[in-house]
Amino acid sequence: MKIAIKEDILKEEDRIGAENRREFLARGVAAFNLIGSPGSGKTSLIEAAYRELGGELAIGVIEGDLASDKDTVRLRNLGLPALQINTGRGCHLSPLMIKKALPEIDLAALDILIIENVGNLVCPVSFDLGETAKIGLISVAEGDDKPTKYPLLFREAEVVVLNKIDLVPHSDFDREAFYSGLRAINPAIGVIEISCRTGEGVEEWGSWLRERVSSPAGR
Ligand SMILES: Nc1nc2c(ncn2[C@@H]2O[C@H](COP(=O)(O)OP(=O)(O)O)[C@@H](O)[C@H]2O)c(=O)[nH]1
Ligand SMILES: [Mg+2]
Repeated sequence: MKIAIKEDILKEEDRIGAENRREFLARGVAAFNLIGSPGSGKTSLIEAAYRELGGELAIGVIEGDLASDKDTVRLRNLGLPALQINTGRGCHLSPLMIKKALPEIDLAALDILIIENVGNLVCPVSFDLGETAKIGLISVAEGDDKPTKYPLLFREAEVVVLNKIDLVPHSDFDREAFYSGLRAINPAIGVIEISCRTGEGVEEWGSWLRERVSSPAGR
């Protein structure tokens, strides 16, 4: 009985995710589900996207955190329209949360909607919010073994962003180990190496987004 109810809920979530996707397509918005650990640099990556593309593309943000509006305030101060969702005890954003937030956002005015999911490499992967693509973010400080230990995200993401490469000389992060672990899970996945701190790789991050926006229906 318990299992049947869980399946029904998941089916309902999938249905709402599909509804969100139709809404994004109808409004011509490319939606990105940004998934990474707490502190990996999700908000920094959004800031970098805005600095790189803000002049040519209209970017909006949904922020998912258990509590507080810290990131929303941070992004709004930069000039980005951002909306906060607090999940309380929830370890991920759900399609229903996004659906409820959409009327608050002027989608027609946007080219890109970046959804910063709750910091977590596990639960957010299981929910299709209706995004155009999932972006997997990992930072050098977390270690080179994360693709091997948390394969789900690296299987589902369309691209992996490796942030904080400025820290490579100060850590035991082994690029070869990282790439061989990642390739074992997803041989074809693209990787963008970046430092939101120094600006290295930000141009490539902007180019990826620009290209992805021009083909929103998928690859
Ligand atoms: N050294 C270094 N620190 C970074 C970089 N990107 C972000 N940070 C720092 O990492 C911390 C967490 O960043 P934040 O964007 O808030 O991560 P989030 O929790 O994933 O949204 C902050 O102190 C950032 O300044 C980077 O490329 N290099
Ligand atoms: Mg954040």
